[in-house]
Amino acid sequence: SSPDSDGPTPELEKAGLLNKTKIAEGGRKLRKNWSPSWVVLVGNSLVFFKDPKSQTPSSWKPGNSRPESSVDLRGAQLHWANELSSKKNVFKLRTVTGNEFLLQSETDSLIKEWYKTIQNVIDRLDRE
Ligand code: I3P
Repeated sequence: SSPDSDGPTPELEKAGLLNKTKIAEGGRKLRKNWSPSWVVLVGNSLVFFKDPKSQTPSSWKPGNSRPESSVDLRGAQLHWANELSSKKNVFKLRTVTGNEFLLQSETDSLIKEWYKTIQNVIDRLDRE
């Protein structure tokens, strides 16, 4: 395919380490399994990578950094969800396909920045 076939390279909005658990798949409830995740917000997607710090130095190479999963933010819904966890600073992201994720950080300022940035992307997509 031509270099331009996917359009312009999407803008990297944000990247960082958050705690993550998926709690529903297609509307079906899942058992929680919290783990650290390297989260990248790029273009219209939130992309999850395994925590690089949890890997051995030899297994972590930039070329090996295949995403674990990714979430399309178009039509997604974001809510603070401290009632859904014993942890603090938790928000829930629900996709149009009924996948639900909780994301969490111990650092108040950090989780607020993530919330604001993801909500801005969702709002931008709603206006398109
Ligand atoms: C779950 C685990 C989760 C916890 C969840 C527990 O137990 O302790 O960390 O969620 O609580 O059920 P298990 O490991 O046996 O599956 P939080 O840390 O978010 O509170 P929950 O069932 O009340 O959601």
